[in-house]
Amino acid sequence: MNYRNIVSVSCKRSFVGIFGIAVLSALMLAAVALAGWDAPTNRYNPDGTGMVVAYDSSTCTGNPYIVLYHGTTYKDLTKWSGANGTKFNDLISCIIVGPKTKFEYWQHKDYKGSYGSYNNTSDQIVTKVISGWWDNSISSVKVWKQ
Ligand SMILES: [Ca+2]
Repeated sequence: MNYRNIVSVSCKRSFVGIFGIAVLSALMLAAVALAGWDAPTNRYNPDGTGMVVAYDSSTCTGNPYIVLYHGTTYKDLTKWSGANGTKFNDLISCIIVGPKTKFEYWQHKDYKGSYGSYNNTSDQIVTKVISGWWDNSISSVKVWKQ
């Protein structure tokens, strides 16, 4: 391999590297842009930073909703309000779980009473209806980024 070929290979590698970084940056921006209120679907979508959005409605739409974050203590939902000021104790009927995010929930405040969990191991956001006995019964929760 002569000098000219070495330079050519080196340039191609650099181009692939820069192109790869550009594609990754675009994908990351798309993921960030995904989080937030989406008017056409009437819902707030979580991102991949360890986020769950809980709704009063069983269709995961409209107000009231509350955005729950990894690292925040929600041991008593009587003290937490949704986007329109409504307290969220015994209200949750549907959750949208961010990618690679785990949601744990308890019947009573201070992580007491019956316990349940949902672990979203996928790279997509997942909508899950809280049905049956658990509907309007959750009083404390935890959110974990996996
Ligand atoms: Ca409800």
